[in-house]
Amino acid sequence: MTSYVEDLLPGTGMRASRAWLRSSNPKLDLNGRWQFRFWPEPPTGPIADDEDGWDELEVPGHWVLQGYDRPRYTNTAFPFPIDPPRTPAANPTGDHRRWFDLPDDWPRDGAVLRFEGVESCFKVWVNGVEIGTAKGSRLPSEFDVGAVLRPGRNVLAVRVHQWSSGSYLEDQDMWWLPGIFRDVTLLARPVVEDVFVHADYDHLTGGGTLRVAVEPSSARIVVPELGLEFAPGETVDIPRVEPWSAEVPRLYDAQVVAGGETVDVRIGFRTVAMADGLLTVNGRPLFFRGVNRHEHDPLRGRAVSVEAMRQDLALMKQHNVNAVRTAHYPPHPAFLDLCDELGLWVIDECDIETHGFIYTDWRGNPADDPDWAPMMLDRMRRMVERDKNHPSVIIWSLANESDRGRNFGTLAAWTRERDPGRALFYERDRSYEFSDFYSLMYTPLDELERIGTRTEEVTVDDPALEARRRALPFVLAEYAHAMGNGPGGLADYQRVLERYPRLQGGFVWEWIDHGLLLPGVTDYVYGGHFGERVHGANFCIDGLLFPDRTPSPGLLELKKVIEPVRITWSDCLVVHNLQTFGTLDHLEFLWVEELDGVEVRSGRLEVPTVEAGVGVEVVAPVEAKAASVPAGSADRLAGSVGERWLTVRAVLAKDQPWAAAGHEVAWAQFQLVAAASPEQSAVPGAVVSRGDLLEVGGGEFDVRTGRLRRLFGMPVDWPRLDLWRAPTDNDNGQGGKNSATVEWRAAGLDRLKHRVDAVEAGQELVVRSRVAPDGLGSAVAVTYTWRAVADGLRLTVHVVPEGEWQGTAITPRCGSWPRLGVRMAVPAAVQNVRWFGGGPGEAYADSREAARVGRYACTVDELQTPYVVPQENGSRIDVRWAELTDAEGNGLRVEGAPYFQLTARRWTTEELERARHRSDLVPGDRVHLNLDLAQHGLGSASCGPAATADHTLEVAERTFTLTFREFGGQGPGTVP
Ligand code: IPT
Repeated sequence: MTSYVEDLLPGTGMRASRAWLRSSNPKLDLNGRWQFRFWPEPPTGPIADDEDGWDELEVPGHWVLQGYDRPRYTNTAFPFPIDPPRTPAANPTGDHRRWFDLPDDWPRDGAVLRFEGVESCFKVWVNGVEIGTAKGSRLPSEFDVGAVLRPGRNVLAVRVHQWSSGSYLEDQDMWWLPGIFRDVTLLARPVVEDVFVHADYDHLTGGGTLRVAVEPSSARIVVPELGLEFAPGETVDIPRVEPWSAEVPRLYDAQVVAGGETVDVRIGFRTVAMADGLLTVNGRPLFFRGVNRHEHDPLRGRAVSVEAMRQDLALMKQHNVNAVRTAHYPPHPAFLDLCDELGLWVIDECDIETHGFIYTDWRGNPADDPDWAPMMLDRMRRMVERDKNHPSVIIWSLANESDRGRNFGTLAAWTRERDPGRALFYERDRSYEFSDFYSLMYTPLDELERIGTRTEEVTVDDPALEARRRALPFVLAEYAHAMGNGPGGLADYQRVLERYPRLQGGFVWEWIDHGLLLPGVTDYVYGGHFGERVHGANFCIDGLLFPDRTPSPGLLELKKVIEPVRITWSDCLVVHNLQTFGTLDHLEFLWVEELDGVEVRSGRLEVPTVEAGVGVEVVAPVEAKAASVPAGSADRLAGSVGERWLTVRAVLAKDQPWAAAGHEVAWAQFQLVAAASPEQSAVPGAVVSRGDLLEVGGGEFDVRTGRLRRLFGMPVDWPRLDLWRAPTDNDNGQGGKNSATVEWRAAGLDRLKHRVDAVEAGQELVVRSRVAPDGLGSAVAVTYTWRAVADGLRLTVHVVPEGEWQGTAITPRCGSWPRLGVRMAVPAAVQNVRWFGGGPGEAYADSREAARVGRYACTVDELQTPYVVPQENGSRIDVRWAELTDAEGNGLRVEGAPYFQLTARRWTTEELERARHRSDLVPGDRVHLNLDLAQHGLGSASCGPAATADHTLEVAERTFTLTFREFGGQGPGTVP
């Protein structure tokens, strides 16, 4: 194998790393259609100069997404034998070639060829002359090519190898996607080689200090808005300046001028410091409401467009996210420009992860082998040099998941020297020697509490290091694994994170599902699609966005939980500003009062200026906030019988670059008058027997089985007890660990059998049943009591667990059930749903902050959340009543006492459970309803803690009631 692929050099012939600069110099965009030739193994000899046998490929792009070979997804495993620095013989290689014309007016004094990112190793030729080689996939590389360029036509050839020694440093949990996946540009040789802006802000004086290092030092720096012109290296004091922050991203345009070249830079004044054990910016401790972001596009992989980057950032801002960790490599440089502009705190992470060495017990880990230090340092240097002028970047991260290693000492020492103006981060070295933060991933709440109070266990033997670590602030590098339906528990995390100053927030794992759309495949592809042996299955489908960037319910929940404005009402109505710097003057506060979900009055709240960190009392638009109202007395209190709610919303007062005026930032709801729950008296009249049927209150039952056959003339099936749900990724746990599904299956919940023991007809119909799995002694005794009520039929379900329902690892106190409710089928003609309750989206016990009480309407199909891997979804909580109707508006109304949880879908739970892709779900001839008293929480056990005790649905004796009424005229599918 060619030595440059396997040696430990970062590259050959590369120019020194420098900042990403916007220059007035001529440049040539070399993106577009390139010639391409694929080799399953690296060919010998240079790229051929023949004319025939070339295909075409889009650059930037990955050949595995354009019809050659295939993408591979692994979480931690290297998809080749671990034998560093050797690569497999089958090292897929792509020869890329393109012709370009040098413009006539191209300056004669040289040129630089720049690659923003090539995975994972390449060699470049210009006009047949070998120029150099490079590794470091998510990092730029530049080569001097002036000497070999000729006027007119030139040819550029690039051979890219998928695997290299560098791959051992690039074991991030993501698709392996070889290719020239970021821009290629030819630049006129720069006069301004490098710029390093140091722009500090003194929060005590309100002044700024500006120093700009430039190569060459003969350059001039101009900041027109501040009336400044000065020389490189000079320190300029500015008596008053507006600081940069993620909340108020104030940038000043500046130019660096030398020898006819002008470089535009944007300056943000801010000072990053570690003070009193906390990370501060401009004198104030920060709090991260963060996400981990991979670069992903379902069609283009990591060749993301600037539009997609902007969309990511706009979505983050719209969902109250204020920080991003660039997991786990430096992003496209344009992304950081946008972070400066739109306002986000950034942890910029180096392109280093050696996670796969867990399979050798970390034997041979490059991070701890000095031979690898140059290659690792090169990566750190290329990141820091490229990104050093972004005010948004406040923390450099040395790597992800690479265990402890001496080389991190080298990286940290160099970085501290080169850029003392930023903090350093590395999570996986338990001594935290090279980090300014203590950090963990997926930490359970009790441990987080201990960390908050600095009472956590000792993690380092060396007492000095341990004392240093204990004094550090804490950041959750990753938490709330957003795989499939979830994460649950965001609100619980937020409560703990906000309680202790040492906890400076966290970063949800992760931003977007990495599902890929491949030619000829209708569904999103994840690991295992190609029958490969080593893969990470759907562990990459764990984002807050679906692959097409549609927000998932998890993101809506996050938005609510991390809202930077909190509106509370205990004694009085208070607006709290949870931001660090800005006031709330950019918001306006609207209120609406609703009776049973219908607007009665609305208006605007007068809110004075609220400084950051402060809560201000405001005058409530309504008299009183009543607690709960005794049943039947609401009418006297409010002159009506309904529920009264006040909703207060904080919305943008004017357009922002990331959202239009009116965009909702925060909200709160207060119940003014609780619902009256009038005693529903049963109507007199016994169960009537007619042949094989028993009739009561509009229901027709099978005399033998007690099974409901028709309801108000509509053919239905059951309802009967249901304890099962199609397991979520979080139910399944990680690799069977922490798996509620395993425990539920062990308890036989997925194979319950129903036996009817008695059907007793009198004033009411009582059906006694025993529900139990084969092979076990545990059971649930269920009594269904049906009674006619005015205009309807009431069902009371009484559930008594019998036999052995043991505590389990996940629910030690007792067993748990995924759900407790009834399931029934109605005709497929049922297609519309209206309800009064929690909405508009799905909600679960530990993911329900985003659900607000109101009236909602949608179709049965719209009730579904299209998780990439189908699983339990779509449940609406706190439903007071729901109307399920056909196209004509006829159907069924179901009422809770007071609430139930509603799920309606065109397939059964079993079909949902079997499905591996969206397209596996095929509508059947029924709509299946689950009317639940409750469901078990979601948790985030797919990589983290399971649902907590508070959100556990315990095995216990329970009773719940539902009332069915005819809605509209005739029920759907009614047989006259
Ligand atoms: C953690 C990784 O850092 C991240 O890349 C991703 O794999 C995530 O887990 C799970 O999706 S590592 C894990 C051992 C906590």
